[in-house]
Amino acid sequence: PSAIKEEILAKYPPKIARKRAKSMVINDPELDQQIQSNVRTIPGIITQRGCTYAGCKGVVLGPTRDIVNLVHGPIGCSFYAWLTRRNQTDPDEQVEGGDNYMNYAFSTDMQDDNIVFGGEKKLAQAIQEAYDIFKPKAIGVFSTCPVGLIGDDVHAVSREMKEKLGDCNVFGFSCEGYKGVSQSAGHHIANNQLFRHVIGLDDTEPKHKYNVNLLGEYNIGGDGFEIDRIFKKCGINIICTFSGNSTMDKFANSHMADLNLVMCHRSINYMAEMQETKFGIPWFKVNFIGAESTAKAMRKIGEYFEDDELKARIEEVIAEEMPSVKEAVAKAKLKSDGKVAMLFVGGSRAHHYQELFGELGMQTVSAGYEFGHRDDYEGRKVLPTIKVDADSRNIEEIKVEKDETRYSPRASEEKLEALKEKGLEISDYRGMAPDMADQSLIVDDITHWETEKLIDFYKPDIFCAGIKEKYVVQKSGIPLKQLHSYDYGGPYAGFEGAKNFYADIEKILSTSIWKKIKAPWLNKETDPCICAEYVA
Ligand code: CFM
Ligand code: HCA
Repeated sequence: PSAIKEEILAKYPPKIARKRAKSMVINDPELDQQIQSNVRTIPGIITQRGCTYAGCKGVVLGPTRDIVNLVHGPIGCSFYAWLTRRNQTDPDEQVEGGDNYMNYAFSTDMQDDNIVFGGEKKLAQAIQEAYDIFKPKAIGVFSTCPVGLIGDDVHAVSREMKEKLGDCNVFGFSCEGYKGVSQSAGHHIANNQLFRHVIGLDDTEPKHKYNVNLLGEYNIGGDGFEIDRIFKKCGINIICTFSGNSTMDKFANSHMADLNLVMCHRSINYMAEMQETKFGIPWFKVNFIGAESTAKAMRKIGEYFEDDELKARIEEVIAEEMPSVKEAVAKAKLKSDGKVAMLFVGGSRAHHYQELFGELGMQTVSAGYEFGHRDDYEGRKVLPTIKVDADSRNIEEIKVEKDETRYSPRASEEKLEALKEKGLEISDYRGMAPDMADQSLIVDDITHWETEKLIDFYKPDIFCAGIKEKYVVQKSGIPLKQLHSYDYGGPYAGFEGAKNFYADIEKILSTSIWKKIKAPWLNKETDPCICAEYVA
């Protein structure tokens, strides 16, 4: 990989090459290597990244069904965020025919005159209109780029409207697209505002024995539903998932949990930390991608609750679920064993899915996040050494203190220490690098040029990324599996999800169609392509 790294960098102007070199690391699990991440994308480079608004409105609040997510901005920002993320919900879960606004796109539809003369009046009108039509429990106002540029105060308008409406929780997000260097800033802003305006509003005691929140699981393709099924079978109650299949009431009551489980560390670690500080809820990292990791996560929960009955129940469930998983993987492995994958996705899946590929006997030779931070690669131990720059300073860090009346440590220091001794990583995350093979190549915020060169070099059997990369990669002869939308498949989490994934990967690896397709402008005589056979 060092040769290909050099070759890639040689094409860049020297200053750019120096910068990109720091974002490409040849992995050595023995070394403490630093990777440059969470910095601005170089102008002119084709990045996979999205914007801060996408991370706030689309990712974190998007999956909550009973809040009206009102976008203050031009209509395009709403149109291109409308139902694209495949976060599923079950409106009948709590009450039949419960509120569900997820299939709507709410926007103030800012026009030129709003940009010139200000859009606050229009925003207030839009909040009133949404309230009059739907009478929602809550309205969230999301700022797009122009809002910050012209100085509309979405928080003041939200406050006024909340007061005026009386029974509707209205609050705003300063998540202008440019606010941070990627979606990641939007996650942080969303965490902050949920914590400020919703968490802790309902102190009702849970009726169940084991109460957890699942943080950083967004129910894409129904992943959360499969996880819910497993938890239910084991007798563990999820008070609130952040934010797959969530509701405002679940958020409001989530501080009553005994434990927080963190699935996508990147998007939600802030919530875990804030709930720990304010209410005393411990957290640890889990991964439900991969049947083995699912079993491991469930066992960790059993360990935490130190209850033999629960532990036995978890073992029973694993024993029930595993035989069909084993059967499915054995079948898929006939195709997949020894094959090679590359994963460039978001801020956690490029790591999590290495587990599933591992179960299929496939190696991940190169991987990276779009917008991960150093701790997502190198583990939380590097948090104190992460450089704060102007961009990260731009994102508000809210000061959280112990709640005077409601803080109660759910587990004693001694218990947490004992669990750590046992290998249960409390309040920790090791990151992607230690789990990757020696000499694999880790690339942060990969560019289009780097993607093409690495595909040429590694000739992977499968490339995993998103919709923007899909067709470019497939035109180069390599199948691309979307790990954001799952190519409209899924669920892939949990035991059932693992089986779906094995089957889908087996299908992908069973076709050579992408290698046979040639671009129509190639010479049919000298570059025979599959279509030529049909045309003839
Ligand atoms: Fe977390 Fe996500 Fe991801 Fe993410 Fe995303 Fe997503 Fe993703 Mo797309 S919250 S970091 S901002 S796991 S939307 S559900 S698939 S990039 S890897
Ligand atoms: C986002 C959402 C996204 C985009 C997926 C893709 C998702 O980042 O705004 O590029 O294919 O998962 O829907 O990550």
